[in-house]
Amino acid sequence: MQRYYQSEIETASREQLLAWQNERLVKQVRHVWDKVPYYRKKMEEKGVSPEDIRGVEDLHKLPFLSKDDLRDAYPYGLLAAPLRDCVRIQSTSGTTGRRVVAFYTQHDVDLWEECCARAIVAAGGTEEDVCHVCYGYGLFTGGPGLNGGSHKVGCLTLPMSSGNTDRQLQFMVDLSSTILCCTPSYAAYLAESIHERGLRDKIKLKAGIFGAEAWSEEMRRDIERSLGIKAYDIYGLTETSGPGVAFECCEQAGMHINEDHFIAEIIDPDTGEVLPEGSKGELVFTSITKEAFPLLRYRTRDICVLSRKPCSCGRTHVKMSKPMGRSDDMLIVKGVNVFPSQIETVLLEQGYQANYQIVVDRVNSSDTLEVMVEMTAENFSDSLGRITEMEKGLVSALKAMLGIYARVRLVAPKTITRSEGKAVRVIDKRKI
Ligand code: DLL
Repeated sequence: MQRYYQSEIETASREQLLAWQNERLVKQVRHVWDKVPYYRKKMEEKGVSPEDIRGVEDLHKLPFLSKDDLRDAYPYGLLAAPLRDCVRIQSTSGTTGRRVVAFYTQHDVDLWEECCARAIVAAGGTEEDVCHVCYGYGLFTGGPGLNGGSHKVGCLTLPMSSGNTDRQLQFMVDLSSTILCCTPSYAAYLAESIHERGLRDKIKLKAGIFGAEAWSEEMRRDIERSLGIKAYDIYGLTETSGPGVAFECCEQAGMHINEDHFIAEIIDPDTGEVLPEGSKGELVFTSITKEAFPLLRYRTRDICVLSRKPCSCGRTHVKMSKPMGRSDDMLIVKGVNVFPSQIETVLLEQGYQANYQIVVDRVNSSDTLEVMVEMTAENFSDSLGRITEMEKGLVSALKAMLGIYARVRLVAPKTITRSEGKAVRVIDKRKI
């Protein structure tokens, strides 16, 4: 079976990778300096010019770029290619402020799709597969990215987009879908619907490629068990192209970053200082091959750890851990840092499913944290005494994990709205 989509790149020696990165970075810095006045100004403010950047070891001299820069420069301010050479835009789903719009030349689309193709092959995909894509299509990058990757691999591609679960299941059964691409929360919902309709034996899925939102190891095991598949993580963001910046291999332990296209750094989110390998911090990307929208030192706000330990799959590209939350949507409740992923871990460990909502509020100047969790078909009870007992169990498990009290409210199965895209897990009423 084919193990890599581009073996000579995916298994290149570290020396070769560094040589590519050095050469491409120097070229890219010159490109943005020449083409993007916004960048030139930022670099001048920091006292850096293209001559100062001779390779990856000089990367730290460049200024950071943040989402605020992208909003300031909206829509064309960071465009580095003539508009007539651009063939596509995609955009973030941001509901507040200005949207972020990313531009692609045909070359950019091709490279992006190749990155997604690498992810599909790493999950076992070949031209024999039926790849069922139910990430949203449109401005969101999930559908178009995996769709393009699936074409490149040669899979029969089902451009389902999200929603209409009955139709999803009908095609999945009738066309014998083998690879499922969607958010992990939608995969969990599909799994639930498959069981409810008694379709488990009619499903031919073997693998899933899930990303676009945080999901825990426990959720992975649940999805794998209920669908009988291997579930692989995929990471990316609109600003750097979309899904496929990093993807999991057969080890299912960290995602290989496509280092021939992106240079990754980990920084201290408060000071901006570059941290040594193995440290936990904010992930920063520099895209070294994009023509239309090349971001230098873009702060993702995602918190993770990088590792260059050799991987048994043979790929040499650095691995990032699953994002452990975002430096900006990390909740601070009563002064304590709370990541929704910690709450999810507790719920799944205690036998619940990932159907929950976290509500943070402020009552009489004091923060409150409430976790609404669905009972499952297995642990459902309508006895008040039993429910109180179950809630108490969760309260103490959450206290042990978070160090603070969270009120728990158990609700009946299927009362929390299901998501077809990214799940809305947190309602922070304090900001309203
Ligand atoms: O979510 C791109 C994508 C589509 C990735 C499909 C994977 C699959 P945005 O909407 O711009 O792009 O959101 C990017 O989503 O900064 C992370 O905070 C989060 N995210 C993406 N993938 C993962 C993942 C797409 N595997 C933001 N695990 C990123 C955790 C993820 N968080």
